[in-house]
Amino acid sequence: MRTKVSRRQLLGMGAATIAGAALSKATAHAMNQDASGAAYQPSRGHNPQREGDRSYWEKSYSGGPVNVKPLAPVLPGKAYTPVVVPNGAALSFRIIDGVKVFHLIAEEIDHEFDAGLKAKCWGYNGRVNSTVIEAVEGERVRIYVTNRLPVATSVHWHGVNLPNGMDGVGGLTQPYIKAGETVKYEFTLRQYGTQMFHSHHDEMTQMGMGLIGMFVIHPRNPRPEYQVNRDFSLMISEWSIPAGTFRPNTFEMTDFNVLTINGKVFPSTAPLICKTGDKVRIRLGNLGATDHHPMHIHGHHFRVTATDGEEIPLSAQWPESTVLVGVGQTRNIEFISDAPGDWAFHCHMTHHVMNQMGHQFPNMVGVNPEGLDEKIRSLLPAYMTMGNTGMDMGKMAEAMPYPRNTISMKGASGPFGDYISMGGLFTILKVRDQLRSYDEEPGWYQHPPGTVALKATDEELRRDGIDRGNVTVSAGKPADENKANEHTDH
Ligand SMILES: [Cu+2]
Repeated sequence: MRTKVSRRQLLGMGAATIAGAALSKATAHAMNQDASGAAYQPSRGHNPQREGDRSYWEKSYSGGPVNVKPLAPVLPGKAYTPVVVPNGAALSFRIIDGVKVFHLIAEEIDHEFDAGLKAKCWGYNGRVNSTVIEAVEGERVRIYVTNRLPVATSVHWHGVNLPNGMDGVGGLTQPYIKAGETVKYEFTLRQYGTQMFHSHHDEMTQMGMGLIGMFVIHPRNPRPEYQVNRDFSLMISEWSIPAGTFRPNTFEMTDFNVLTINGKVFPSTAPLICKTGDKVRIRLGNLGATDHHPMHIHGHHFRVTATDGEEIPLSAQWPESTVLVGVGQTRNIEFISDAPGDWAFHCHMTHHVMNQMGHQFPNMVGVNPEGLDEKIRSLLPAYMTMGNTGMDMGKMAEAMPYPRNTISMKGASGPFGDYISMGGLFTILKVRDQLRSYDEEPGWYQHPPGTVALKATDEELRRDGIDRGNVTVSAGKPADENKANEHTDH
């Protein structure tokens, strides 16, 4: 019996037809998964619009069928160039019957962020934030996780395509790994890119205590552009360790005072050492609690080449000098280090390049504290007004009395005797024309004559008609501390 079909019914039919199409596709996908496993087909090393009958975007869903036959495991230095992990290392493995076998150990670690600041943290295999799992597309990996913590944990392979039961969400996809237990994860890597791993049980506590790491998967058939001279892996995180305490406060939501790269603050962050003309990749991951970090490079521009492990086609890559790495994200950036020098590479949030400090200071900038210190010292013998000219305290900060286990605002002595007033999320890209070895710290950059910003000479000022006039210095700093044209704080 034919009846008139209402617009609503028509729409409903349309939806049903679409659902039917989707269903048959899903069925095909399921059958595909059930089929006796064909060999895993590695990506062809380019960004196709379509692969067979699968569109470009479909390949981004889950990596496709799960039960593919893995490809043979390959060794670092032969089939791929391992990543460089400043202040850290890649996890060792054994190959057993064609499977790469890793043993990850979650444990408590007496961790040193920098000389003078230690805390009892949690980490993997003796390192905090800086144990990297590295493998190759198509390999089968078996990762045993031993829990030496006093509490249950689990490990989530963040961004990795895998069977649901291997996803590591405690309580949801598996039972917890209880204290003392060893659990086995096993899956075939059906993708490549920069991924991460972290505890997925009591996340606030366990990730805040340090149970995070990078998971780098190299392509099986790398395009020529994949090859770089330097391939760095940097994990960013943030901590709250109030002065004088020895355990991270994982309840903190906003006021983090220790900002780290691979678990270290500057000046303990190992520099990124490159030769002039090197092709450089930096893989950035952020598994801190709250903050997104705009990571900024000096003297160069880079392209953002991958987001969360997926490559961006060349035509869509953004040239930038600052890339925002949000919580839970990874970004690959690539550039040619063609400018010799010591270049800052740091988070551009100014509070994130400070080392541990109290945040309860009143704003004293511009206040003249004359006589105040004397008056207060009669009550508090070591009292010193802080911050009336900013926080540029340099060496003085090291000499001041502080609670134990704190590194306060110190940065590091630089090549000119002056202080580098930054700490935290800060490292140095060291580019040199000549390098004996990437493993050798090349010292400070030796600037060619005439290429450093120095105090202008009277002759130069005369020549260019610069009249310094009667320089007066604004209140706050005793006049004898200021020699007019050295006022370079800002
Ligand atoms: Cu930041």
